[in-house]
Amino acid sequence: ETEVNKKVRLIRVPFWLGCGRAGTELGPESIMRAGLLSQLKGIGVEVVGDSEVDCTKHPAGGTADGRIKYFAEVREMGRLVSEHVSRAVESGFFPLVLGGDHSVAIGSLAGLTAHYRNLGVIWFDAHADLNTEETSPSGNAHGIPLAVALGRARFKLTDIPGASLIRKERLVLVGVRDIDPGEKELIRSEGIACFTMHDIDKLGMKTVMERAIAIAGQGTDGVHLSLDLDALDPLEAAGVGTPVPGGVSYREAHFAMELLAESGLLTSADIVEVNGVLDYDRRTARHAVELAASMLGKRIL
Ligand code: B3U
Ligand code: MN
Ligand code: MN
Repeated sequence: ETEVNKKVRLIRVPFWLGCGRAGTELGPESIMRAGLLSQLKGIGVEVVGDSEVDCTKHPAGGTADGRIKYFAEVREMGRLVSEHVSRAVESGFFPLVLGGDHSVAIGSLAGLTAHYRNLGVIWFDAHADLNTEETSPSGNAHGIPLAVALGRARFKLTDIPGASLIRKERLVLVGVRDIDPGEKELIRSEGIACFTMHDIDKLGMKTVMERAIAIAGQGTDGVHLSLDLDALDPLEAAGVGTPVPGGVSYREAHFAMELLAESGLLTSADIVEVNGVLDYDRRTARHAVELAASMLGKRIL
């Protein structure tokens, strides 16, 4: 039986400029406070080093270059996160990136593709995050990371030193229920694997994750999970900036993480979009901790 790498490096990214609404900069701290370290210790995961990315928290002014808000800050954050992730992989650790809004995944993917020649990516999210500078309805960078990573946006992953693009054949979306017109077109024209809530209802989480793992794991040298907490139903995880009703239940999400751990294929992960201001009962942060433990091998028995 294969096992996940139990040596984890935490990379905290207190960043909110990609979602246009403050609160996700508190994500890393609220996940830590919800007991991440003791949970991981309890399952034999060794946290080797914990670093905070020095990204912009308080922008000097709005950057008005182009359609994406705070683009310069996002690009700089991406470069810094990439360096942290790259160093973690070099040292043989499992990078666990704590966001921050989902634009931090631009940095994760950049750092990972510098090492993994053929990376599989599982994107657990209510949204497709496949907008480009042109198709984004909001101008928020957390809606563009996958278009950046696939090389379909003007800003490309390869604009970050060392990075290469991810391959659409090894990318899979799970939990999606809110797709913009431009994203829909890209998913169709590129043939990107996308398991919507409809598919989860129809097939069940077990089959969906088996298929997702098969797609992301086929011939790849690493598998990255990007876990956006808004994939979960807002009834159970209200502490996110863009809640969408009709999501994955806590139990389904948990099961998905257990199946990923069982596959033994996971080599890195992001946990993003926990908004410390909106997470009034701290339940979203607590769920994030539980899901982290499950993906890293926590078992009930
Ligand atoms: N697709 C929309 C909304 C959105 C994307 N990601 C989140 N919300 N969290 C957009 O703005 O691109
Ligand atoms: Mn997202
Ligand atoms: Mn989302």
